[in-house]
Amino acid sequence: MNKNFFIMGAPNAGKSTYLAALWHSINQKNISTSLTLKKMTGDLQYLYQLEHKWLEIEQLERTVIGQEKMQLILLLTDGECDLNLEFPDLSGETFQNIYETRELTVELYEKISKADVILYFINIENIFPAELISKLPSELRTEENLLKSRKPSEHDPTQVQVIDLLQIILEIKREPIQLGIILSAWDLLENNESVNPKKFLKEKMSMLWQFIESNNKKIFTKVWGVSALGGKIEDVDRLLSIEEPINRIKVVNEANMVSQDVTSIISELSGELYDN
Ligand SMILES: Nc1nc2c(ncn2[C@@H]2O[C@H](COP(=O)(O)OP(=O)(O)OP(=O)(O)O)[C@@H](O)[C@H]2O)c(=O)[nH]1
Ligand SMILES: [Mg+2]
Repeated sequence: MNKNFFIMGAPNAGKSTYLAALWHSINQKNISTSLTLKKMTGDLQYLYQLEHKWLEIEQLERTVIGQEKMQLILLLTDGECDLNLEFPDLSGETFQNIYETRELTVELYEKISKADVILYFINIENIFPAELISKLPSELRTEENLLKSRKPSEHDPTQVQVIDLLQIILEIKREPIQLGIILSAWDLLENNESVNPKKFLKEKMSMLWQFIESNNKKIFTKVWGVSALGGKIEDVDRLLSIEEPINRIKVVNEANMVSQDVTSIISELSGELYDN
């Protein structure tokens, strides 16, 4: 089975960290995961370097435009069926640019056209709501000031940007798509195992939730809360003391089942019997 994933998310959304955790998970044998690696095509050194930093709890470098990894292809297996997975690691700025300029490269257009699954990363620490103009100090409220200082990708509410980019995807695809929303840095939430990721989305990003619900014939969505790193970088000592690195990972699904298996998200989204 071939599945092309298209990975989206703003800067710092947790895309590369997830990829690092995924690469480690599919290469290790100590803890069983839904999928394991058979073969990889692309920049192997890049993945090992991500994994190394993930293992050592070091800050990953920003993925910058010009050094994006468009061609990462993983051949995974669940023991019976193989899954050929395309998983590009793009820069969050690429998506900010699409949002701001309304332009898309041919390469990205083609990637989206052939994508089977959209994996959208949202860092729960970076969900910014709308600010009411009436809440701004009155001296800043001149028309000139409001227009001059506006940078859409910084000032527009997070959910508005996500909805807009999903609308662009729908425009290109024109057929139903599977969407996985990954709420990253889930460890930052108190009692995170008992928080329901879909309910969290409904409460914190109600407009996005509404958009997904009202388009549920076109977008089949599942939501996960994921801690791919296991905690903050500053928690390095505690994280390094966990003997098996994969046990730092936490994946919470819509049924509040908790695992450390980041591959389960991929196998669930790739499943042919995708029920919604
Ligand atoms: N607390 C916590 N922080 C995380 C987790 N995963 C990622 N982060 C933090 O989120 C930040 C961004 O992570 P990246 O994976 O580099 O984000 P990205 O989406 O690849 O960002 P760009 O490459 O800039 O587009 C980093 O500072 C991480 O430390 C997590 O599971 N928990
Ligand atoms: Mg990155």
